[in-house]
Amino acid sequence: MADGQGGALAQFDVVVVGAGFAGLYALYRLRQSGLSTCILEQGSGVGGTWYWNRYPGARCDTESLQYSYQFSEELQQDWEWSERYATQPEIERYLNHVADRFDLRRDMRFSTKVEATVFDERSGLWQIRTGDGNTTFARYVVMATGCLSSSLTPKFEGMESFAGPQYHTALWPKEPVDFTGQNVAVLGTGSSAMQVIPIIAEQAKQLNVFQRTANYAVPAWNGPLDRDYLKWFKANYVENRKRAKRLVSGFLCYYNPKTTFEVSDEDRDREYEARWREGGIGYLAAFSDITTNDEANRLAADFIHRKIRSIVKDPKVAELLIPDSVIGCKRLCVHAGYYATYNRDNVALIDVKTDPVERITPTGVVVAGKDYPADTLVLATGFDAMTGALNKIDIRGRRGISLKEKWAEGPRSYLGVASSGFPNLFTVTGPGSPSVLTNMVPTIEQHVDFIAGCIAANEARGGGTMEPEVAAEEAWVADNDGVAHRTLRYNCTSWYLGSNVPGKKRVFMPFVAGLPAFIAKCDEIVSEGYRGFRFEQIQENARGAA
Ligand code: N01
Repeated sequence: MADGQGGALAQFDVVVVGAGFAGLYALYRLRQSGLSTCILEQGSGVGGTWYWNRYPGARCDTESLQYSYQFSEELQQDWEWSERYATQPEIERYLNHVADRFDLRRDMRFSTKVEATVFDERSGLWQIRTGDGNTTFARYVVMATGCLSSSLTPKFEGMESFAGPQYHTALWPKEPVDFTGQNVAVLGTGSSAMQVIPIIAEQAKQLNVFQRTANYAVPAWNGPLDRDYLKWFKANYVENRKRAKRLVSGFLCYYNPKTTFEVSDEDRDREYEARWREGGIGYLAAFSDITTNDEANRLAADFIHRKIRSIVKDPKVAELLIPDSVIGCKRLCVHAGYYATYNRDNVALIDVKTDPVERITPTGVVVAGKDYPADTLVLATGFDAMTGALNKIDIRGRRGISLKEKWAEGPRSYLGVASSGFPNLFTVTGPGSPSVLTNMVPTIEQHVDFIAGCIAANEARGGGTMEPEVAAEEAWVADNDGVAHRTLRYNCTSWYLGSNVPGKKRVFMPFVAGLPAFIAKCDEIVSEGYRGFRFEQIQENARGAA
């Protein structure tokens, strides 16, 4: 079939956009429902985040035994994770294994960038236009485009004049990059920067790190997985997964029910120290009030300030590395040797908060009138999170209204999975879902199962359209904003709020009340016949004509 303009046409029940964790599971799950399903993926392979973010040191900050699928007990028993925190190559291998093991590739089209997705009210079909000039029709679209998949490159004056290579951590080349003997400039000090900096430091002649905001980081203490722990975890996998689902982050760790002020100063410090030695983001679970009480937060932050001072030898550099913000407002970073890297003679930290980057020259970065020589630029400058990847696609629903326009004053969705005016279009880990505040993989499975349930319910009602009611959506957004305001989440500039992107409306995007509350809401909505969703029949069935 052709569209009259030379592009091929195809039609599926469901088109899934993206072949990361969410897309692969969506394909697997929707196939099981008997729906013809196809994945369209911009990259040349599976992986999503773990396909693009292949910078040296890229590693997950959630433990591998938990940052993995649970839909197949055989898979979780068979797959052998080698380290506590998996590297990007290991996760990419895992996702390729999943694609092969469940025979998913036959329904995937790679190197296929979705440019527009337009709803036709007459036929009730979505028309999906891709960069290869083809058009695909689908009754349902599942956007599995990820939360951190639209990279952000600030516009520094003179950037295009830079003579050497420039790499963004989220668009890293497949070929290894060798920094040996070079002057390297790294811009940014978030999670990506903290992972790449210690590795570049080992190779470069001189590494200059340009920091606008200091970030909190706790050690990973990564290493090979302990064999006894692995054995125990696998023997109890199903039970462990169930227990994790009952925790606010969906991640199994000990949530101390005590508040900061219930214990003595000595016991409090002992708890912080134990968490520091344990490593990982469980530090924020040391006391139950760290993210809600200013003074509790200050004490938890002070402990990390002391740690930074004890690791970094130059007191001036240590002070520069100490954040002045609320801990846990931005995402807590997990590092391996980041702070100690500043004790090296070939590493310098340049403050660009007081004096922002003036310009980039062909051979360096100018700050406060000083030119820092650079052969290579590394941009670890983050993402237009949660809405960026969706807004890059021209998504048009009823009456031709675009999702980007609808969301100009902040994203509006019901449960983070659907938005009114965009029938039969679902988002996995969309804004309004718990996604990034939780262990992503189990949460993705929950979101996809819910979406599969929505589609089945819509099919059972005749296969027309399904979308949220405006009132349900508005209540969802308002409730989440209310809860977020009661936490300390609004007290910084963060990608959760979109405030790292110039001009983006400052709104707390993820669902903040935790995974169990979200699951309970979803279950309640299902049990009440998909309360808050509107089902309609297609007026004129023109589907056959497409
Ligand atoms: O991005 P970020 P990221 N001038 O937004 C700076 C996940 N992740 O890629 O803070 C100067 O955190 C910016 O400065 P500021 C994880 O969820 C996970 O590091 O805006 N600097 C900041 O320092 C994480 O939270 C893992 O003042 C500029 C940096 O660039 C998320 O991805 C690993 C600037 C961006 O930091 C994003 O992390 C990696 C400018 N004009 C990522 N513009 C793990 O699993 C931006 N910056 C471990």
